[in-house]
Amino acid sequence: MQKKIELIGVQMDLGASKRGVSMGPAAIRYGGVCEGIRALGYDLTDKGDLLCLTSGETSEKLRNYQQVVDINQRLYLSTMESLQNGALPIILGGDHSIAAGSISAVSKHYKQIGIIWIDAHGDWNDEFSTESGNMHGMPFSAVCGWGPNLMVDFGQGPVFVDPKHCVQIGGRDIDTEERIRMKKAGVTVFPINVIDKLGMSEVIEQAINIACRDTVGFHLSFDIDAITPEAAPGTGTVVHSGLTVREAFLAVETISETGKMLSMDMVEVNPILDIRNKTGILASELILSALGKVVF
Ligand code: B3U
Ligand code: MN
Ligand code: MN
Repeated sequence: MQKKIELIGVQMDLGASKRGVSMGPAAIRYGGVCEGIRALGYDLTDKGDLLCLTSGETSEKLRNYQQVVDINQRLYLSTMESLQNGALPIILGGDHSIAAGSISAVSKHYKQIGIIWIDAHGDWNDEFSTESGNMHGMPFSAVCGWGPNLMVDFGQGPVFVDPKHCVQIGGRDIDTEERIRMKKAGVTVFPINVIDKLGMSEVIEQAINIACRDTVGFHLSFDIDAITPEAAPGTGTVVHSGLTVREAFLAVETISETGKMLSMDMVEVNPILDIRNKTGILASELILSALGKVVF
């Protein structure tokens, strides 16, 4: 039987300070993701996009929280429905705040999962440690039960992911308080300098071992700003000297070989800041490689 994939777009940009990642799902689709997934032989359903409320409550430390929580609640339900259909959900962001809804569903469904989080940032702030109030800097912490709780508690009884099954790869802009919280929680971090030393091949192997040990499998959350800005200019919070394109492909290709990827988000693609959809195309190709596209 053909393996089922369900694609969910999320037109959300209120978790970030720069607008425009709400058009990310369109940019990634124009990059060829749907045609590519079908060409790999999957049975693909594109569920279309979730739209954001036009207004909502906000606060200094949790900017636009009502709109963030609302869309995450709907994304939670949609992701859960896909999992119950026996499909592998692929979520197109949108800013990274949407990983709160997607991962909450995957964790509730499978109970014991790991997370591989590829990002220039830690996304491990809560409403007290945040310096910006931007909720895209909080989802990794939230799905592990380290707050903010309103981001992941939709009345469903959240199943939090144990940080000992969680890995951050490519970090190079992590806030002081955020770093302390990640260390306390016990997340394994492979920052960019460690990737320089060990090489991506070794890092991704270790990451997979951590995310697979005593779990059903793992969720991959891919923030395109992990990649160096020369190769991925279309994103809101660029940080110099990131992953090379080859390192990124090596990571997702190795992930694909495990057969243990349960679900995936691709986030923070901003077509307003992009050059001829270079970043949208790259995001699309990375998804295809994570799903088993091979070079030869
Ligand atoms: N850690 C900072 C910066 C940041 C996080 N995620 C992105 N930027 N994209 C924050 O705002 O929490
Ligand atoms: Mn992120
Ligand atoms: Mn980031």
